[in-house]
Amino acid sequence: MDLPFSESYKIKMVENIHRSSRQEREVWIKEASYNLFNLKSSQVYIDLLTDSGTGAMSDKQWSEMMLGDESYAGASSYYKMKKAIQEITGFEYFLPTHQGRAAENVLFSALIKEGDIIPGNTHFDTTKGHIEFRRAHAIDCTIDEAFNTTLDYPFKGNIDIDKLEKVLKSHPKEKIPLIVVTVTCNSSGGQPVSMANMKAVREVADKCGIRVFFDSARFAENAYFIKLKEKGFTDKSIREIVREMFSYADGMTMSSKKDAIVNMGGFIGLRDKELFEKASTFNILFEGFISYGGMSGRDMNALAQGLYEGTDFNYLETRINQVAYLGQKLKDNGIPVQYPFGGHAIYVDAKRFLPHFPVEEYVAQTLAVELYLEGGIRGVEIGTLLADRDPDTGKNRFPELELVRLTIPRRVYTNNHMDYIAAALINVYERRSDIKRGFKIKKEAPILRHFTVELERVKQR
Ligand code: P70
Repeated sequence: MDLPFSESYKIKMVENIHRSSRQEREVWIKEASYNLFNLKSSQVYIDLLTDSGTGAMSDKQWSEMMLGDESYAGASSYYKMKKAIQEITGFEYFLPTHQGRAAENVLFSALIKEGDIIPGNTHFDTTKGHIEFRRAHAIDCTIDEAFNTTLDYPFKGNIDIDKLEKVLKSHPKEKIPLIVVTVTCNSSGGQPVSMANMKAVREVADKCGIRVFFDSARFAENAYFIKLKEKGFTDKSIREIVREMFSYADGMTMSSKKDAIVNMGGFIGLRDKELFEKASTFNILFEGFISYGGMSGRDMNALAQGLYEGTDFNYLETRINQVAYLGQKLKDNGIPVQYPFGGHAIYVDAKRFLPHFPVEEYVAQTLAVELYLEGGIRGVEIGTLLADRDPDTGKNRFPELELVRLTIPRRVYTNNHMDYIAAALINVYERRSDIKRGFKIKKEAPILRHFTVELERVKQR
């Protein structure tokens, strides 16, 4: 018999989680104004809200925590982090920040001004938020294939080079301070960008003298997909692939809470000394001195170690296989999910799950609430609530895809949990025609509303 696939680690510490009753959940979700972010974690059995900062650190990362150097300036932890970043990404300069959006804030303060245009592949919401907060515009140049959830296309995170060239041609160069390539592309389903595409973006950008930055939260997962799917990379190591990926960028912003497997942290990687110096001023202003930038020494140590572990093939194989295990179970049971499966999550296509349901009543949010009621599972809406209102018109933006993201934390749950999640979703699918009541907004914030929005049920139709 062939030996089956199994995890590349074993468990040394456990945390108890509790199942609740449906009656309890009915009360809790109402109290939370039907916003899953408002639930207490104790009210959740399996938490798939995010893979951000929710991973399990390794024994080696925990030992690194003990070695943290908490000196304000010049700590050994800073140099450890610098070395890991240089070795793995190749960027000579770096600035630590407390998380990914802080890296965006610092970098964009140095680069973006009002009226600018920032093309990219479906910018992540905090990235878009930071662009629009500066009264600049994020233009989505993702390939059309990404918006068809059933199409089997290996690199749905790719930028459409024609769309990109059109944007670059129709605006003066001074108005385009950078192109942002998100690897993997979270908003289009954790989908990878191919090496060929990164190279093509670099070539187009070079023709116009425009910078390219990678939003790199899940860069290692992207590298894993390149190794698996792209011709010419099968025999390359993940680290070799990562180095080549970053060779096509001028810099990166990083939310280390994802592929560096830490609970908090981020950084900016850069090649250009002048830009590093300009960004350093904002780093000091917003984050802290440039040798810690909002992170403690112990956290920088754990991050450095996490970068090595996060780019290890065996770890990545375990992780991506677990996500695919859940995806395959759902797909086999007829549940409409984004295909091929993404790196960090399975995205359920809510419009196809509930085809009779009006998008104006927040179809993806409705499905996310149903899944919580069914099994105490907390997913997250990636749909109209997240898409926010158009800052110019104040109208709801209805994205092409209404998704519920089932985000898998790193090294946290077992495949028994995956089976439970699949069973709960299958139950919801079986009673889908009875799901008739959506939501309307009671209260919302002017930007990034999904975190705090309050909802109420609409009347029965
Ligand atoms: C997620 C979290 C964060 C993120 C990202 C990319 C590609 C930058 C950032 C910002 C955010 C989230 C979403 C829903 C629920 C909880 C949290 N992504 N770029 O889960 O990084 O969070 O460190 O500031 O995905 O996808 P940071």
